[in-house]
Amino acid sequence: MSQEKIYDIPADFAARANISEADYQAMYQRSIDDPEGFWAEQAEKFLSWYKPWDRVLDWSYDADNLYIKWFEGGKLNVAYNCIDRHLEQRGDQTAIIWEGDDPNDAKHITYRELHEQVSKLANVLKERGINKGDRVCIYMPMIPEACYAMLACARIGAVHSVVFGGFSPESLKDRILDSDCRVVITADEGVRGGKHVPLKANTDKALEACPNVHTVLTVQRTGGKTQWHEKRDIWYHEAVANASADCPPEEMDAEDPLFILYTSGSTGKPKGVLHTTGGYLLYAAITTQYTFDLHEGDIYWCSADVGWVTGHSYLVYGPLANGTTTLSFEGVPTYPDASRFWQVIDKHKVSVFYTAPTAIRALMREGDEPVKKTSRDSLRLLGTVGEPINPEAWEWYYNVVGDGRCPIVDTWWQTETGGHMITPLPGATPLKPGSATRPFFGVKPGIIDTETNKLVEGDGEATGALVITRPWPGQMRTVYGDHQRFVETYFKTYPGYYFSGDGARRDADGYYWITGRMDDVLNISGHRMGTAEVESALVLHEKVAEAAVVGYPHDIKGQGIYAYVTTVKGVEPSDELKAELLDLVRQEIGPIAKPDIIQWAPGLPKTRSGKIMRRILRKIAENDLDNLGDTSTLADPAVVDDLIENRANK
Ligand code: 6R9
Repeated sequence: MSQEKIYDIPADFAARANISEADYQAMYQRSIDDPEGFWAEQAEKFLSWYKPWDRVLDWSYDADNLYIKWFEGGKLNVAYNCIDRHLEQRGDQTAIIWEGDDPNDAKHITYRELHEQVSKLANVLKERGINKGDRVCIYMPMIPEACYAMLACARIGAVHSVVFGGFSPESLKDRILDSDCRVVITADEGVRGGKHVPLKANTDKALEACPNVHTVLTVQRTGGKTQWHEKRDIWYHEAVANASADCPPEEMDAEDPLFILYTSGSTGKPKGVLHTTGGYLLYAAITTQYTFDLHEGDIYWCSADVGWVTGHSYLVYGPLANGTTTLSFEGVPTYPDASRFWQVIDKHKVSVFYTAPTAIRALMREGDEPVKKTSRDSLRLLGTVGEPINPEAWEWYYNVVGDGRCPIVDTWWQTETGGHMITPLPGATPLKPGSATRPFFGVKPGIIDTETNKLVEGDGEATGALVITRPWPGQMRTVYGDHQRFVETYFKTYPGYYFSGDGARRDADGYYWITGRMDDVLNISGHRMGTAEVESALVLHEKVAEAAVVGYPHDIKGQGIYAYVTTVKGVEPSDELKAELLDLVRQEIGPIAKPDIIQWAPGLPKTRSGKIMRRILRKIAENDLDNLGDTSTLADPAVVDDLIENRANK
């Protein structure tokens, strides 16, 4: 198992890396043997505190009394750590490079300007009655104001909930209501790939059902037409123009909430993952530093949207806590053409680039020429996140994009983990394409044998369910407003451990290979989507009796969405109905959730107790008919023949 191709650390990279292989081994061992000592030292090294903590860690993974607390009693402010403390040394250094959708649009924002913008916006929020602990929804395109908004909340102790700009009014409404946000910060329109996205109109629609929202702050991005609600709506630029730039940061407890971010699970509506102040920021900061082997002068670009956790930890909080220059890109990889990413890298002399396998696969399809016509000689490190990267895409990224010079960090982590959990440290870890390699400091992964439901002892080869056996500072603390759901989702399957939902294999070298989700969570282009969410949207249609959704392998997206739909009695399936269903899913969730394939199913395979046998539906969708398994326990085995006969993926 350990004879996969190995890529050693390039000598020149190793020579200037922050830590070596031996350092990794020693630091890792220390972090496991003496976690409290290790994390106390890191908390002092990476963050500035108003007051030290009373206790480094207090925890219990016992389902009847589950809690996780890091650095309790310690006081700090996230915006202070990301901005103010850098001003003396880095006031004139660029904090954020903004690259617009249009290649002629770019802006450099220094740490001093960031300080001013964030302080002013923080004062605007205060004037509108937002206090420590209140929730603010951020529904924005990728413009600098999205970063200002997050940091302004952090500055005054308000809890932000960023909702991805691609989500529908319906999804936005659910999220605003669940966390009872009182303010929404948005823009008139977003711009992506030359197209306009009506964010303010979507917000207006969502707010029809959200009576508690008293303020909508709107950035004028395009000047597109918007409806205006006097009293409730204010223009961002007007409010900020009149605000004071003096806003002392609020002293927060390490365990005070910092943000809520909604993510999909296998059942029900998306969960509000809650992260707190001290542990999260420390974990974002330390992982950014070591995983990306940051050096003075780096220009660092994470292509993720702030609507996802990657945008939180590795576009905003981690890089800024380290005083790095972080690049925020408004557009898409293929606009104006498939060379855009590489042109941006040349234009801004990007040294570290972090993106998703789905983007790499899509660009790989365009051939080498769009890459080769750019220089990319500023690059020294590449990264990926969001889903397993297939070795072909890895090799292309390494050889064509990185010219065989740049190590690739394949980082495995989740919204729930706050930061990287299993990842190479580029100066310390020989690489194997397709493996996320080894655990980060303080992370103790385990593999559960799914036959015995027991943890495989030792660090040898094993395959099964991936768990983490003890807390790390970036761990989510609860599901907002539903602690029981937190316990049920992550700590009931394998009592005493955090269950990630992913399967994994550990090889003889102790390297981890993530095999993907073991539950009903889909990973579409690196975006998480619950099968239940898509099914609920489909069955809203009056002509639909039942729907079952599964994933199937998709060349570009990693996974595609395959929906089996049963119409109500007397309704004939039609292309019009198909189009209506796609539209419905777009309206209910957003374009990313639209099924790639809809197959009409006169019946679904069910057990006699009425449970849909998804395993069979998955096999049909994958066109893997030899492995359908036992169908004899089905209430009506004949339905399977029809589904096979009419399958879309022959
Ligand atoms: C950061 C992020 C989490 C799920 C996770 C897993 C998949 C993420 C991966 C990976 C293999 C990697 N995933 N990174 N699988 N290799 N390097 O993506 O968070 O949106 O919560 O998704 O994504 O299945 O469980 P999130």
